[in-house]
Amino acid sequence: MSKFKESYFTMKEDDALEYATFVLNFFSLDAELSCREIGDGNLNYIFRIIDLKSGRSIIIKQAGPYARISDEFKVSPDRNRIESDVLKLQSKLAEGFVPEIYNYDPIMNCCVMEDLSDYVIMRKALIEHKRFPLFAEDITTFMVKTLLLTSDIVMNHKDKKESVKNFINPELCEITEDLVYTEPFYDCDRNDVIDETRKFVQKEIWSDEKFLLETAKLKFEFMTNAQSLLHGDLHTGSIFVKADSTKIIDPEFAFYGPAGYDIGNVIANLIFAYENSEATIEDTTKKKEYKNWLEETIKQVIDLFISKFKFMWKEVVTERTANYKGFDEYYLQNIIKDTAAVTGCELCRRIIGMAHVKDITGIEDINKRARAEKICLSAGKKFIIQRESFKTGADFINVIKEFEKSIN
Ligand code: SR1
Ligand code: MG
Repeated sequence: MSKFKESYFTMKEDDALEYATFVLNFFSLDAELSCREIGDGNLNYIFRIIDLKSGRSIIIKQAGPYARISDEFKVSPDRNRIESDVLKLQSKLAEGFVPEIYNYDPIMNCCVMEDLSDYVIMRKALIEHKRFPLFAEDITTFMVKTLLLTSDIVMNHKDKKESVKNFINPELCEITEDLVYTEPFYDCDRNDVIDETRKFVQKEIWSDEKFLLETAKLKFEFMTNAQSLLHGDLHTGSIFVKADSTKIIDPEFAFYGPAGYDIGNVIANLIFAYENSEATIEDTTKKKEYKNWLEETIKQVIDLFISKFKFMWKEVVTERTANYKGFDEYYLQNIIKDTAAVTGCELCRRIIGMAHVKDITGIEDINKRARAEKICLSAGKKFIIQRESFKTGADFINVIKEFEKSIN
């Protein structure tokens, strides 16, 4: 019997090549296969297999028993089932925005999917100060469809509860509960704060009891509000882009949670790119132009989300009580409030906690990096404390501009 049918083991490049040759029916018999492990994320192993003769290629993504970033995180490889199921569902709900899944293997805890090598990871492209004019349109279409169509507004409530059950994801949720909602808000050993920012964090974040209370409320919102099937980790490292297309990958953190979690992650990570360009683009005209594009994009992500959500609501709502006058506004305003709060949490955790982002760590001038970090933290705090006051895209960008003016 093939070793791949017996029991799970983590694959090396040679194993993945053998797997592609003998287990999958994707390549022709005379294919000349080559394999490279290309993963640079925090959790999984990603193998790209290419037939050098035909140029056809696939990705095999395998979940290991520990996170790559640290073996302190023991995470069930079953997350690969969740990821495969979510990608299949999302491709139905929001066609064209996720890679195609060709196969899921519950023994090897791996899935085989479309190779998107003609795309680039958005975080990397933003750090190179590239623009993607379609991004706001695409990401808002994806989020409105996946978040609204998986909610009680649309789904039969028993089917929705079945879906909540299928996508229960305790271990990955625990990572988020710890890394996003707990550790950044006290002097935890696992945090990783540079000396130049530490005093600021001590005073503005760890010592502000009123603020800490708000973060506790948000943690409980994340743990208990089973509103929509989230992507669960929608930062710019989970998004592939090219000029005319956007693909969303890596939904292994998916579960039923507050819809604003996904939108807030997108906004915060665009803000990291904004602060990267503020700190690293020397030429003032180029800096202004690039920042203008990012500002517009941030505004549009919020404003287009709102308008598309309102439009789609009317088309798809099935829940009787959701038709009462004013309920749609109430529901949407709650999502925008959660979006602001999550924007704030993501801004704080990527500066203080263990999982940083290259947009900020890649700023070589340490004083400029510390300034970028203080802007993100101050804005993060305001997004959290004043979350009720955010209504439009302009409200989001104004916070960043305010702290760029006052922090030098
Ligand atoms: C242990 S995993 C660290 C982070 O990487 C993932 O992409 C999530 O954002 C998680 O918080
Ligand atoms: Mg990921």
